[in-house]
Amino acid sequence: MSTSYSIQTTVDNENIVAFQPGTLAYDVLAGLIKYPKTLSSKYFYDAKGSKIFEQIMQLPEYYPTRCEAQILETHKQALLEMCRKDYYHLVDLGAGDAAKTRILIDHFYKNNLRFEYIPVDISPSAVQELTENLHQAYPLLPVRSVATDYFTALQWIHSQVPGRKLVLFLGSNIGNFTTEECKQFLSTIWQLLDEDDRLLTGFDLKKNANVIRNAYNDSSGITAEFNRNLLQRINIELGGNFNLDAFEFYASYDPVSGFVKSYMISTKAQQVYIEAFKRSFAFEAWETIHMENSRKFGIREIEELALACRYEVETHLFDNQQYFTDSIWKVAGKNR
Ligand code: AVI
Repeated sequence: MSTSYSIQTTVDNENIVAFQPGTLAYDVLAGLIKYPKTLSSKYFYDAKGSKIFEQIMQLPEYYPTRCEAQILETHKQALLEMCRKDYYHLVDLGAGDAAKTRILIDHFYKNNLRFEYIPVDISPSAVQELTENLHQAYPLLPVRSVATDYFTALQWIHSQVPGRKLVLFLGSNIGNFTTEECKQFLSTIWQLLDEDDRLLTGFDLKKNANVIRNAYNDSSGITAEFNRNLLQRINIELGGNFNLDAFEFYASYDPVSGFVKSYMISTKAQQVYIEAFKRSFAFEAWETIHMENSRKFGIREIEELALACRYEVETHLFDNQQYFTDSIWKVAGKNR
């Protein structure tokens, strides 16, 4: 499967540059010519960034992964019973190594559920490795892996995979979207599913603000390293000269909006040259680069979102601290 983009031109002060939208180069340039400057957290996950994220998931302060694993462990039998009602295609958006999804796969397989697993991940090596591991562990499980972005994958699944679907979007990845992107994403999934198909989304919930703040300001500085690695990636892949010691990490949590916002902040006035663009970017002292949103939700906000995107909320599954929910929605209103 291939993704095609039209070439667009961006005019900045001195140069006309042509890059493909949705590529690292295009998005970095677009983000650094803006004020305030931004970079996209979707570029955190190069090989080193993915390793650092694995370390984050083990941190004592970073609770979401453990909470969601507990939810799936606790509710795997209920999910099995739901999936017994039909032949389900289990679509796993952003599958990675499927560490959490394997809780379900293992339980479903051992209980002789007939289903197909469709992992979707932007990284071809990740889906290939996952598929091989699953074939070894579950030789009779049908697996069709898709290595592309979510939307291309969903369009392909819509046209090529008839039948009942349960789409998983785990890990509170939804929290990394802006409010607008979030609605657009959920509405697109609605359009590409059929009446009565299900979407299970992991939402990190609003809770004690200090617990949230500590999850993004871990005492060992791994989250700071995760953010700093994107500056390093720009140095390596785009020929940048970010001085990694002249930027510090800062994350804030606003308990009203529920947004954790992460920044790299320039500790002095400086110029950063990036060879790919043949230009420098000026930073004032204490100027910010917005790196990531990690939104936390209230149950009411989740239900409003479901309604706005034309889903019916079936149930919210919780961990025992009620820190996190896997919320199951049914696609509704297609036949109206
Ligand atoms: C992948 N994503 C849901 C994580 C989050 O919590 O926003 C990424 C992360 N950023 C810092 N720590 C973890």
